[in-house]
Amino acid sequence: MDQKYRDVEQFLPAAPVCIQNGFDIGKNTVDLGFKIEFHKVAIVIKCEAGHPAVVAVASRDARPDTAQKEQIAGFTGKGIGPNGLGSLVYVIRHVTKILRWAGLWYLRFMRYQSLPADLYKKNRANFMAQMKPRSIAAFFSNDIYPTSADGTLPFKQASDILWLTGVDQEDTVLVLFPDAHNANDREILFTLETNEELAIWEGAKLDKAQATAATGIANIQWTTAFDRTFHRLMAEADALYLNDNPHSRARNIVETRTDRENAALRANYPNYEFERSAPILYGLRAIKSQEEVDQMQRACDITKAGFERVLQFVKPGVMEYEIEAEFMHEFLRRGSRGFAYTPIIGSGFNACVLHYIENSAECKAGDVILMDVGAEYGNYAADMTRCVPVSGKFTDRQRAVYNAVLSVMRGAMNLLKPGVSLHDYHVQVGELMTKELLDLGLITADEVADQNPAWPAYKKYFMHGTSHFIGLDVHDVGHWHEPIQAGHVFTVEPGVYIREENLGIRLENDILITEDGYVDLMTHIPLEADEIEAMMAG
Ligand SMILES: [Mn+2]
Repeated sequence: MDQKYRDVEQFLPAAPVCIQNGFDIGKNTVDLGFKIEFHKVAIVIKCEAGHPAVVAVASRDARPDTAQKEQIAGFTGKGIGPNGLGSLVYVIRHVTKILRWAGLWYLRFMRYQSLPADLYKKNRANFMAQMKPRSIAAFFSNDIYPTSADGTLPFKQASDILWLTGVDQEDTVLVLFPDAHNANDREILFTLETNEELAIWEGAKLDKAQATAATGIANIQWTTAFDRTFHRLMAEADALYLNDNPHSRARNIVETRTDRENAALRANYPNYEFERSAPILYGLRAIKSQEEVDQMQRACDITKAGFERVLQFVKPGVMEYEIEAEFMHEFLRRGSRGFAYTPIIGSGFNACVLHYIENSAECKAGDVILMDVGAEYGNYAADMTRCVPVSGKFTDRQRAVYNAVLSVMRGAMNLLKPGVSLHDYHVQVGELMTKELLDLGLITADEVADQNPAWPAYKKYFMHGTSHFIGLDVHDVGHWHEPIQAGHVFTVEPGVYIREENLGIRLENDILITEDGYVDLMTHIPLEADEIEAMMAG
């Protein structure tokens, strides 16, 4: 077996049991994730929550030699104790170095811990189960979008092909044909041909063996073979599933690779039946698997770290963009590639501008800063909003508005459960908000009595929705008109915006719907006004 490419499945059967001072590495390996052996040193890496952390380093010798000790110390920042004991070390920040050292270079390839091929196999099987007989589906990666001259935006994979394959690479095509006569034709992945030149300039792309290991697809071909292979398959098919982007908020003003390829396929095969992949994907992608929840939890954890850093940083006179930089610093150093969406850091009146992304003003004593910020991790999004007082203490009025929003947030979370309609939920949240705004004296009972049901009185101060699906996309796909199901993940984000008081408060957490309620993925992020003040003081 190639030393450079050992994954959990390949490696576990060969793992010898090794007990060091009560820490049974062989036994724990299954729970922990995987183990790398190098010479006589074992490193146990835990993959919980989708990110690797070294949990133990142990020598298999009773007395490790000096060279071994030095090697381990060099890569983990921790020595190993006498007697070769497996010293427990929590050295997340050294993991990348260890993986490189151990030859797991494919993990160097991507900054984040990728999800297992079995997940993608299952996702494709679920999609294919809903296809009509004798039909083919084609999915395309995003292009790398140009800016000016020879500039480009950073590559961002199209979420559907990512969800079906895990391949985070441009020039990728997936073809699914469950009824293909030849079993080898039922799933085919086309990837960008890697070569020496590409490796020198951009770094190598997945080779065929790596693509198979990452996706669970046996038949990997170079993208240049797509037209010929696809034409051969179409001879056996009656219908073709094409993908599109029917997201209600999407502005489809740029032709994507999917649009371009769809147009070509429609022109080349005008007499076939065409079907749409998106409705199937909306149903499937909205239900998160445990692996995806773990990845989203990691994004939330990174977001938490950013927020805690910011609580130490905020003081009168800091610029909104300096706060943005603090978040970014914490995100990048934790393996995120940055913000999951353009962050909003708005102090004072800016908090009332719902899509304020200038982040250019000075934060003044007495103002509250609204921060709508989330990290991405492994392409999954976190979406958090917190509001903090610039000078470290809320005024009584600010605190009253803050607590009103918090109360609506908690009430809203309790409404979200399987079977509930998102439309009814939004009506009920509106009722909760109406009560709070009456108590704050922002609206009157007369205004409520006379309100237009299409635009109730509370909308004057809370004019946006309370929840949206979240996942690979921040405003993720899902069937909005169907009842809520276990496995959905939503934001809960009520807000009150009082322009005349230069005060905007929004609070937002991400929650996973379970059989009997929800799990708050951000429950560990400071939320109560007292907590925020205490952390800013300390
Ligand atoms: Mn949101």
